[in-house]
Amino acid sequence: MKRLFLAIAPDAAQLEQLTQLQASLDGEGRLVPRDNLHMTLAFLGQCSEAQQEALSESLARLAHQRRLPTFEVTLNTLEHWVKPKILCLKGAARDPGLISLFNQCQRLAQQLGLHTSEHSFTPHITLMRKAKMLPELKAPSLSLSGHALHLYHSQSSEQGVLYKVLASWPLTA
Ligand code: 2AM
Repeated sequence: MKRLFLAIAPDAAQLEQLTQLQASLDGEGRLVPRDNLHMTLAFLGQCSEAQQEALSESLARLAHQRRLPTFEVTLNTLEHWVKPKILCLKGAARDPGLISLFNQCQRLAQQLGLHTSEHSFTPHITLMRKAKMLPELKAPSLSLSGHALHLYHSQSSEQGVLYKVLASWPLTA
């Protein structure tokens, strides 16, 4: 079994903006390492080999049929989410492409008996974990465009959690 999730990766310029923002955060907490920054579309939980294969086949088919859309989203609000104890940069899912992509990911997860989101979709990138408070800081505006969907394997290691991309599918304009 592998702990998997579907997510979008920021590009180099966006990563730079995110790490600059992280550098200006103070307060207790653990900054998410640069290589781990991502925007989750579906946290899938523990997946069997068969579930991973079925998911990959479905996503490959959808990508081939050009049914996985590109999207734009603006992340411009810094928030402290008390329950998961994270500090994140969030936006709103207004782009129909992003909403469609989220819904398709969630539908596939449901069909395969995997974890699905119990909340409505709030696009966000987690910047800090074990965060205790919201710093007084004006959030930058980050424009994120999605061109590929990635399947990540979340692995625990001695150096902390490691995210490895197992597969990627192109999004279509
Ligand atoms: P986050 O984006 O809010 O930090 C990999 O662990 C990703 O899946 C993280 O981005 C995390 O959310 C999300 N995730 C981890 N555990 C989760 C859970 N139990 N429920 C929903 N999402 C989870």
